[in-house]
Amino acid sequence: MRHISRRRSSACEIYFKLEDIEMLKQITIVIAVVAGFAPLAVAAQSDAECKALWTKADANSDGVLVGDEAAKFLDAIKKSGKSYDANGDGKLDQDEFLKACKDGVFASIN
Ligand SMILES: [Ca+2]
Ligand SMILES: [Ca+2]
Repeated sequence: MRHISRRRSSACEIYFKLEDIEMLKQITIVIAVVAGFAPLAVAAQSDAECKALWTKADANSDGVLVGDEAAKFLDAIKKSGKSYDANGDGKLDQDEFLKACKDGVFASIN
C-alpha cells in the first residue's frame, strides 16, 4: 500500500513541476517585458552622453563641480532622493557625476 501511494505522490510531484515550469516561463516573459521598458522609464543616459554632459558642466575643467557649475546637478540629485557624493566633500567629481548621470538623474538637463 505504501508503495502505491508513494508512486501516486511522485506522479503528482512531476505534474506540479511541469506546471511550475509553465508558470516560470510566463513569469520570465513578464520580467523580460518589464525590464525592456524599465530603461525608458528611468531614462538612463549612455557613457558618451554623460561624458559630453560632464565636459560641458565642468566649465573651468578643474575636475570638480562647485558653486554655479554644480547648482542644477545638485538640485537634480536632491530630487532623486539619493546621495552621489561618495567622498562627502560637498562637491561633485567626475566619478560621482557619471554615476548619477548613468542612473538617469540628469536626464532632464542638457
Ligand atoms: Ca569645475
Ligand atoms: Ca564628492
